[in-house]
Amino acid sequence: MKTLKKSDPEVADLIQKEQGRQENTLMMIPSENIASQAVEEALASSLGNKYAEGYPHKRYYQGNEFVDKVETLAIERAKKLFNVPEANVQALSGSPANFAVYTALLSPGDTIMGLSLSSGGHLTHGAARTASDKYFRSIQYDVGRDGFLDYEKIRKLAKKEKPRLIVAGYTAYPQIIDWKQFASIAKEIGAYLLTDISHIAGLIVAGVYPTPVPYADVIMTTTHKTLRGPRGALILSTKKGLSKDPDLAKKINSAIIPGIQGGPHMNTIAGIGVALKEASKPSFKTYGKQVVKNARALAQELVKQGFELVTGGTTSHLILIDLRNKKLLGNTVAEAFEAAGIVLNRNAVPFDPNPPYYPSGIRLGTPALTSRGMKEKQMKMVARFMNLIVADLQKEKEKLGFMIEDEKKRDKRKTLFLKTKSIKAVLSKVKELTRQFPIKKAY
Ligand code: DSN
Repeated sequence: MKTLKKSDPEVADLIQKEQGRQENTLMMIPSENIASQAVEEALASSLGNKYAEGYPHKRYYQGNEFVDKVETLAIERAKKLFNVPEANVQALSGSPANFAVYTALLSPGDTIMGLSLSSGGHLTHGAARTASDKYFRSIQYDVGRDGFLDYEKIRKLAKKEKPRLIVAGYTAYPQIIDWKQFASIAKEIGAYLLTDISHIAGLIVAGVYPTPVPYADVIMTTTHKTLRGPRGALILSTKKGLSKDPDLAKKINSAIIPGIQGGPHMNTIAGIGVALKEASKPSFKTYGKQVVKNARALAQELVKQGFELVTGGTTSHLILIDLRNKKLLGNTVAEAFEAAGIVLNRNAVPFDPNPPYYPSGIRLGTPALTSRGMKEKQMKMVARFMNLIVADLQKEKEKLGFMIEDEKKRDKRKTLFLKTKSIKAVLSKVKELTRQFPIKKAY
């Protein structure tokens, strides 16, 4: 960053500090990952200067000789990697991509059906106050009491409400989704099936999570989670979807532009192309396998240490811890962990008695730690660090006589953290661990 340092030391300094934070902490937010240096270079390139509204060879501006090639490369790589006939690589991220699919296939006011936020669904799957709820009629399904999807319940609801589109694929669901069941439900009522594989795309590419390709009409994925690319999204039309509606891919392209977007971010599209090439290497399969192995090892050790996991474990990259047996809020634990260098997010658990801002759970995952080369041994260490802090928080909270309402106050949480000695002890161990596994960004 030689030039940036000279021309804008303030921004350069903040970037460097953020790089340092990533280097010295355990990034365990399951939707985060560490993109390669090659992806970063594509992102930072002068492709970002170019306006190229339209699609390759059908643009509204001149000067597209090279960006046409860049976008075509990304499209072809996406099609090959996911084994689909059509791909759109222009959506700026997952939320606009989902909205584009809805507007491509539905009319305003049509019914969509997605998993509720508290059960692990995404905001854009029909949650209240989102555009997916305002412009469409949203019906939400929940997981069962055991935290698993209950396909018969979903089928019943679908038959009653007759959505025109069903969304499957989530942000806080640790288990494998039975795509076939969803396809049969959608078929029964003549609905489209959109699968949102944002969290699990990299696992699908690695062959450690079932692919929805034979079952879905449309597949949406962001490109920066397990897929390890830049922030962006792919909308993939399947053979099945195209046989239902031969204009499907055309409709999706028009829903992106002119529907909801203008000029594509060509630098991002180049970065997506680079990430797709990386994901097609055999080493990416090894990576995906290790992500799941690591999550399983982490989950097993957490259970051993007395944590309650939603669904009891994981078959993906993601774990949801229900903290109700620890009598601590997600906020308290997530902040204490952050002070110890373990960065994850607080999260609602299914049927959470607490409000979304003060939920009863935390969500964590292994994609970024695996990108640094960590394996099962390190996952077990991390689970033990977590237990040390949580046990200490419980003890000190009791000594202070704090109730759940106290935990909602920032100053009281601070008081609690000052008493929790293990935070400092774990922080030094985390530093040691991160030093042993530096971020290399070379895949
Ligand atoms: N915000 C993302 C996540 O953390 O799962 C989903 O968009």
